[in-house]
Amino acid sequence: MNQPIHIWIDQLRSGDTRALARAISMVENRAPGSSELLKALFPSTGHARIIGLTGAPGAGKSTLVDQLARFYRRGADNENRTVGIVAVDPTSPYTGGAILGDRIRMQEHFSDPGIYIRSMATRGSLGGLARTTADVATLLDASGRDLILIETVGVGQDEIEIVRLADVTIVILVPGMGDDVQSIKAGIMEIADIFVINKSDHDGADRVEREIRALQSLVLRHDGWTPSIVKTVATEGSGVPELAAAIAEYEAYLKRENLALKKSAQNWQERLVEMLRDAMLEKVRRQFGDGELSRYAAEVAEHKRDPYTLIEELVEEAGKSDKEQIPP
Ligand SMILES: Nc1nc2c(ncn2[C@@H]2O[C@H](COP(=O)(O)OP(=O)(O)O)[C@@H](O)[C@H]2O)c(=O)[nH]1
Ligand SMILES: [Mg+2]
Repeated sequence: MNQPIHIWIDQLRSGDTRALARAISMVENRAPGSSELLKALFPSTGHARIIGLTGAPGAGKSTLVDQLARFYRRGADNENRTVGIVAVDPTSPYTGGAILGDRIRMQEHFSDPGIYIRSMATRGSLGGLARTTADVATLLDASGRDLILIETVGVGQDEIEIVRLADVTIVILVPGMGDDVQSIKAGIMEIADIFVINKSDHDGADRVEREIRALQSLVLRHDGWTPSIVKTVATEGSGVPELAAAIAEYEAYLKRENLALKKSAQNWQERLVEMLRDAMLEKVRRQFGDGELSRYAAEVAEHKRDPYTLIEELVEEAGKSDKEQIPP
């Protein structure tokens, strides 16, 4: 940081994309000062609405996110909302987490400063993908973006945690390709506020819809909402206004039923547990160091120590002292 942090923070708050990009890199790398930055910016957050989109690789998430962003930018409702996009795709074969398709589409948006796109560097990201994504969303929110679209591959625990950030979660399915609803993980099924059947230009969209409805009749959501199902052809943009309407409808429902804050608190509960786990682990690691841990590991392997007592002792020790021990 070669400029006072408050100047940087002011720039970021005013929507300056360079200040934003720099902050995102800092947070991604967990660089010194990044938690100070997040602390300073948190009071400026809470304005953005976060929409999570998840689905299998190739389902058309990026194409749909792109269309949705355009739709919001066109501002049929004259609200002229700004959009931030975070693309998280750990299965992407391209290095550095950048997705080729996203890069190409990114070019098109460069002329529109109202859309800011960031592909997450997932490889080698420290401290968990979900946490980093959450922090990046915080930065986008603080920079005044009205809408934040998070694209993530619906495969692992990390991704499920990422969608827990969202105010609205959209699960994208496609007809055929063995991507039947049955194969969708129960966890994903539970988190969907809206289902999109993309590639509805392909055969079998109606069948997917029937399958979702059949599953819905078995699962009762505790908030009483029945997720809507929207058919889209993302490549042509058809169904996108309907999707935006479904999003607005769900948000209106949350508001009407006074559920928005409750949902946010539930999300925060998950996030706090995760942050706590990270912080505790970091603390223990700092305290004992890898050298000490590998010594313990060798002792356990040789059956000189039992791991259960060891962990109890380490946890107790970590709780007791705050002093940092540098490993020999
Ligand atoms: N036929 C058809 N192809 C689509 C549709 N939406 C996306 N695609 C194509 O599917 C491929 C994967 O799309 P992409 O958005 O990169 O999927 P992602 O991996 O889920 O982000 C691309 O070649 C898209 O052009 C659609 O509605 N119909
Ligand atoms: Mg994609």
